[in-house]
Amino acid sequence: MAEAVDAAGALAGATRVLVRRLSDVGEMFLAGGDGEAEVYRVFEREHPEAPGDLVYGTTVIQPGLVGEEYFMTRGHYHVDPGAAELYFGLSGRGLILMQNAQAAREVAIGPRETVYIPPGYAHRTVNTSLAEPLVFLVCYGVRAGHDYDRIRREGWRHRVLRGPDGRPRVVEAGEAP
Ligand code: PAN
Ligand code: ZN
Repeated sequence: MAEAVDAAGALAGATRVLVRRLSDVGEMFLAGGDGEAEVYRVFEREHPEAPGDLVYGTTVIQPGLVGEEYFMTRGHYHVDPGAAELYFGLSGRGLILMQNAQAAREVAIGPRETVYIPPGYAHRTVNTSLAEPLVFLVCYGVRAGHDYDRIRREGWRHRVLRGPDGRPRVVEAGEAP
């Protein structure tokens, strides 16, 4: 049966909903954040684990800033180095940061836009709008696994900050905002 995604990004068939608040993820921001404000939530449709099965769901990132840094996801590598992922934008606008040992790059995502995350890239999503949530669909292999520690140890090479003109800009880590 088809599973609808409502206007707020909730997936009707979700079997798991994860809510990340500033009190959970505030430390990933340069300025450090705390409090009950919701940063993002994940709706997941899990399946019994068969080797070729897929997990799919939606992510909803609220609009907001910590200091001058836009709300974003924690970001992770997949444990399986061969596991790719597909994102599909539903509403709002954002940037997907991708990074591996050689390269770091950003890809914009918006409504009806597809972004492919190749195997071996850490990925983090940033809501670059302060006016509306960023909502996107994700799909990946059930055996991908999520490794949050490796990219935290390595550090993200790019960050997305509000510039003096009020627009988002990508800066090198360590560069003064
Ligand atoms: C997505 C992410 C989701 C939340 O479903 O898990 O956007 O980001 P974090 O998991 O980094 O907190 C995905 O990439 N799954 O593999
Ligand atoms: Zn992923």
